[in-house]
Amino acid sequence: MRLDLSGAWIFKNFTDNGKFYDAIVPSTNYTDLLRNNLIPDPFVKMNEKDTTWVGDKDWLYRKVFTIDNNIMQSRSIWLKADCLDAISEIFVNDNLVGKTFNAHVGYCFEIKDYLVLGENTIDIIFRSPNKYALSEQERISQKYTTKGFDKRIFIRKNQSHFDWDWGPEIPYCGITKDIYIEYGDGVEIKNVKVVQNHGDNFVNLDVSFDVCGFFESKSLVYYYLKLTSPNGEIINKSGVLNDNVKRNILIENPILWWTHELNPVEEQALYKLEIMIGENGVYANRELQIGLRTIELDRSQDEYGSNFRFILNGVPIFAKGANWIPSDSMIDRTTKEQYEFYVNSAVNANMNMIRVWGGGFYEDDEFYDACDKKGILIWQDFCFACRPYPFFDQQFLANVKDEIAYNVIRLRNHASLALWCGNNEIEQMFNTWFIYLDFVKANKKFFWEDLELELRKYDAVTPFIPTTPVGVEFNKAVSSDNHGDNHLWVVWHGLQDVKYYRKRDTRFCSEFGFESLPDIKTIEKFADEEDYSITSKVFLAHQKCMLGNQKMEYYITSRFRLPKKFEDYIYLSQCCQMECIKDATEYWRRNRARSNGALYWQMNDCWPVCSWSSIDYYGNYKALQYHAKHFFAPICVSLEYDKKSVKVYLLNDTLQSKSLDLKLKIADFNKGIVGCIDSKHILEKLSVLNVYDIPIKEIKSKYNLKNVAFVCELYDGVNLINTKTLLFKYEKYLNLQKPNIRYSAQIVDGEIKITVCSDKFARLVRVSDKVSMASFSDNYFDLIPGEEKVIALPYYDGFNENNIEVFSSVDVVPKGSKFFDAITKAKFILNPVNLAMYLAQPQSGFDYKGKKDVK
Ligand code: BMA
Repeated sequence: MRLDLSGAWIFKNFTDNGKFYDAIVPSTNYTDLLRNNLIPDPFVKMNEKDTTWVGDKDWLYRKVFTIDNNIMQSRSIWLKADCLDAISEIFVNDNLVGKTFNAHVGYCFEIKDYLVLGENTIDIIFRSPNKYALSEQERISQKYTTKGFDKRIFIRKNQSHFDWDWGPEIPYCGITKDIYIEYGDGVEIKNVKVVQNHGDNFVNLDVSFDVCGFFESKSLVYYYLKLTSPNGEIINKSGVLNDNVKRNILIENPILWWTHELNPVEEQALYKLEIMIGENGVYANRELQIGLRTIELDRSQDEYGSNFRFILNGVPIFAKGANWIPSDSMIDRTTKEQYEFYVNSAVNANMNMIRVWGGGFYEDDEFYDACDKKGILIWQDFCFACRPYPFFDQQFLANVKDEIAYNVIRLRNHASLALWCGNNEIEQMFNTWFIYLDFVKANKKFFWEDLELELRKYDAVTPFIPTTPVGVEFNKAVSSDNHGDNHLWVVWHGLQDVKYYRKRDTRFCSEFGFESLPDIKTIEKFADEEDYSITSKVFLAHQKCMLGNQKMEYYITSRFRLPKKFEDYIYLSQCCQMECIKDATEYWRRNRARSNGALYWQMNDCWPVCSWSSIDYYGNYKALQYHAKHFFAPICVSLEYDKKSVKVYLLNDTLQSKSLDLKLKIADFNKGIVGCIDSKHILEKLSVLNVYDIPIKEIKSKYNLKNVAFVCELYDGVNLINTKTLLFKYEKYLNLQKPNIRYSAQIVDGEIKITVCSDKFARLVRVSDKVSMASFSDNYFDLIPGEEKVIALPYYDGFNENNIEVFSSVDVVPKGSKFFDAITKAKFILNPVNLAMYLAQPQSGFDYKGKKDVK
């Protein structure tokens, strides 16, 4: 039984012995300060820098609560906190009951002896994360050189709280998850582990768990297992309890769990497992959802080097998805509904994998529950990123081991869990730390030896890699295209042309990205109109990547004309981002077998910012999020164009072979369709088929390449399932004319259906609604003259057709001459910092023996 301690608390600045103010737990001290108007909103304007002092103070949280007779007479009374971020001391009625040192761990303290009948007080003193990290650094530096390293590595909390190249510096503290008192007979079912043994049409579940607490007489204590299949069939198992119970459940004709592209249903098959312990009545129970599946990471040798592909239930999959960062810089604001929104957005975008990046959190249970339900695989990093950690320090190491045990036990039964990865990019950076030999040695040992041993104590089955990107062994082949995964940043950080990705036949690209501005509705929340310039102080404060806004401008000039209006930077940066990620992803999908995954950087934002995200902080979809649905589509058409030819491919990532109709159209920008070829194709399951290779000469002999687009439509029966457009030149070189785009709206079944149609070819048509923040069913599409497109938006009260706005690429008014654009671009690349960045990035994927990649 529980006594919830969340809700009303009071808190104060403990360092300066300030006044008490109201707090609403779960919360962070920043959220509570904000609610009391004690700090300006760090997400607005340049306020962030005026709030960083908060991280230098200690904070006291207090609650008075009542303990009644019923609780008092319980055999045991525990205080449980799912997260105390990060360094705290907990007092009950002035008695110290415990201390915490790790925000990635949930804590539990026995408090019966400190309670009194009636009113009780709990005090939690949170120590300043900044000061604690520095004092730890000082302690450790007495033995090892830590000079030059960021303080963040000495404290176990979300590393990006101390600022990142997309995140603000908000090193909060607080009770950020549930806190409660648990009382009763003291029997608890812990450490539940379900291991699946798959056979021919059966699965044997090994269920084990620990039971702790007090029993009258052990021999009479029973356990009951009840497994309910997705169809409602029940399997029961029961017996007398022993210590360390392990039981089998045999499931015949198992219903397997799949990713949603391999099984496109609303909810994936999950079995409900209930565990009960009883003597005279039920002592304790636990319930969990199990998805029956096998997951492997195939790293076997092959003709290109060694593989890097996930195999789900024996089926090799191409992983399509994005990287996940913490959902909010004040994490208490993220709700279950928001997690579901993101996971649904991933499903709608045809993603099958999300990587939880190691600079943030082991996410909330709700996040993984949503992924289990919807059929999304999770690549989970351990929470270490971009710096070596002081694993040589025994205190630090012990703390980390607790964190591993806690999170592996918490997450190991999720169907969605596909991979444990040691850290983000630490090994890739090793060579730059050659003077810190203690660090390098300790990190090599930890990630290549100790971590896996530790992990395997709790989870013997989930695949593991020591780091990402990973090579073949320690510091070997780390950025090779023949082995392991890659983080490719040569486009963007290295300023290469977006087509550069086609030179990289990566085995699995787990990071690559391109920045854009957030939606205008998001911008309105943090900036005033006077700030609307990418070089204004406010926009530079909401851009954390060095020279990021100028980089966006640099890439825009490659494809479009530089815009006069600030708002058009939003549109153009999002279009460039989308085109870049699409081009790379489709290239790797066409090379399925050699390449087996594309996870772009990054799906979400933790505050309103110019970043690599495809969904901005307030949930607005960027062009990339809309298009991901098309370029990640399990069955799709893909176009490759080089100087010689246009190649048309059909891709099938599903388990069914398909009979498909393909329409190739040549659309003249003014006249509409001037050429069309229809064909039928049988597309085998899990395959890539090159169906056309059309010489450019042939197209050129009939059409002016500046006046036409090559459009491919793929039909499954009468249903149009995928459309792709190929332009023969970048937009700024084409003879696109101003179209007259008409639209009308109708309300049908709670949805606003918008029909759009244009008299001329309209490129990258963006439909927006002045009021709604919801996403459209599709957006940033091309319109062929005379052809209609219908899209939908959820209905809202007060909708009016005039709220709709339609925009296309030719609506962008150029700022200056073409010469001005060229100068802007040249100035940027000639800046010494940019030149250095350009040269610092490895330009091609050598394998670790130094030989050029095998093609
Ligand atoms: C990656 C990540 C992050 C970073 C991103 C953008 O490599 O792992 O550390 O935010 O690049 O630079």
